[in-house]
Amino acid sequence: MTGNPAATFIQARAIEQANARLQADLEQDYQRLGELLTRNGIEIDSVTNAVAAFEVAIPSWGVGTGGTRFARFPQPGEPRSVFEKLEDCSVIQRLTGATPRVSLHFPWDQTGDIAGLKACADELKLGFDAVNSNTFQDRPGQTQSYKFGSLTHTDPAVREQAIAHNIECIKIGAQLGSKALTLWIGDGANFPGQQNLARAYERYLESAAKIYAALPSDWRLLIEHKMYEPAFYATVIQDWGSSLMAAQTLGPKAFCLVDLGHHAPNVNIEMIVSRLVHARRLGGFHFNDSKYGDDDLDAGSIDPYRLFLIFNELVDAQWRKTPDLALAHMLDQSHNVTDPVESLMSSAIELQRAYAQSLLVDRRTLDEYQQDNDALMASHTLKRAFTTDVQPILAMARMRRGAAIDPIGTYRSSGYRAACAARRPANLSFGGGIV
Ligand code: RM4
Ligand code: MN
Ligand code: MN
Repeated sequence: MTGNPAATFIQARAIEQANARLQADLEQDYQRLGELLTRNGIEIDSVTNAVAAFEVAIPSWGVGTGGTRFARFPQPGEPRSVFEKLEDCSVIQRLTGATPRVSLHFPWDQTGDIAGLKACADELKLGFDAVNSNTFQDRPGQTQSYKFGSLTHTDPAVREQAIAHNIECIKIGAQLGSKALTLWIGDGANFPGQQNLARAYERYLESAAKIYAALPSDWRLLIEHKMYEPAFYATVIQDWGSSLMAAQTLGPKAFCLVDLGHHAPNVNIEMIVSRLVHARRLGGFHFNDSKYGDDDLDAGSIDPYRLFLIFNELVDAQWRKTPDLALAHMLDQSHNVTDPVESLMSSAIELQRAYAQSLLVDRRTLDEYQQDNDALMASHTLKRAFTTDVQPILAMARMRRGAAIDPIGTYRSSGYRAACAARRPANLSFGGGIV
C-alpha cells in the first residue's frame, strides 16, 4: 500500500533478513527442546503447530497510549484515526503472526467511511473481531446523558438511546465481517440506596433482550462483567453470576466474557473459567494483568502462573472434548509507559507461552495423581509444564508463519515509530487519562 508505513517499514524481506541472523541458534535450541519433550512422550511439532494456530484480537484502543485519571503522557507517532490504528495493528500481525483481527470500539473508532475501512483492512490483511459498544461516556451532541446509567437507566428514553447505539454497532460490525458484540456497561451506583438493585438488573435484561433480538443469526453476544469502576458501590453486571444468569435468560447466542482485571483481588479466575465451561457459556476473554484492580497491565507481566492456570483449564476442556468451545480471545490493555506496539506484541506472545506450557501438561499422569489424592505430585505435574522454557517453540511457530523470531528487536530496528512520528503530528489535547 503506497504511503502505508507498515508496508514500507515492516516488509517480509526485512523480517527474513532479521530471522536469517537468528535461525541457526533457534534450530539448535528447538532440537534440544524437542529431544527433552520426546523423552516425556510429547512431539514438539504438534505443540508448535497448535501455538502457530493460536490467535488473539488486538483492541483498536490499545495501540494509542493510555493513561490514568491523573495524566496521560502521549508518545510520538500515535495513531489519530481508526485507519492509522489499523496500520499499527498490521505491524503487530506482521511481526508476531498471532493477531490477524482487530476489535473495534464505537464511537471511538467512528468513521463516515465504513466501506473504506473494510478496504483498508483487506489491503492490510486484517479482519475484524467482536465490536465493542460504548454507553459509559456521553458523546458531543447526544440527546440523553449516561451520567446515571445507560441500558439500566430509570428513564426509558436513555435506555432506548443505549439500545439503539448497540444495534448500530451490530450493523457496522456486520458490514465489516465481525461476528460478535461485546457488551460492557458502566451502570451502577455510588451510594447504597441510590439504585434499586433488583429493578436495575431487570431493566438490564429487558434492554439486553432488545439488543439480542437484533443479532444476525451467526452472531454472538458477549456479556462482560466488572466488579467496580466507574460505579464504586454497586455495578449492575458486577460478577460472573450476573453475566451467566443474563446469558441464560437471553438465549443460546449469549455468552460470558471474562476480562482478567474485572474481579476482586485474589479471586480464583481459573475456577470461574471452569464453571463457565461447564455451563457452556464461556464466550471469550479480555486478556491483561493486574495487581490491585482493573489495572490493564500487559498480559503475563504480573502473574504468569495465573495466566497459565487459565489456559490449563481451556486445554483441559479441549482434552475432555467439551463441545462447542469457540472462544473469542482479545487483549484489553492500557499502555501508559511503553510503546503500545511493543506491549501488544509481547502480550500476544505471553498468551502463546501460557498456551504452549498448558499443552505440555501430562494430563493422564495428572489425572492419576488427582484420583490418588496425591496433592504434591499433582501440583508438581502442573509446575513441571509451567517451568519448561518454551521460547524455542514460540519463535519457531512465528518463523514458520513468516513472522519474526525476535519481534521487538526487529520492530526497534525498523524505524517504524520514528516514521510515524514524522507523519502523524501530535494531537495536543489537554484531555483525560484513561483511554
Ligand atoms: C472497561 C472494560 C471494557 C473496555 C473499556 C474501555 O473496563 O474492560 O472491555 O471496553 O474498559
Ligand atoms: Mn474489557
Ligand atoms: Mn476493564
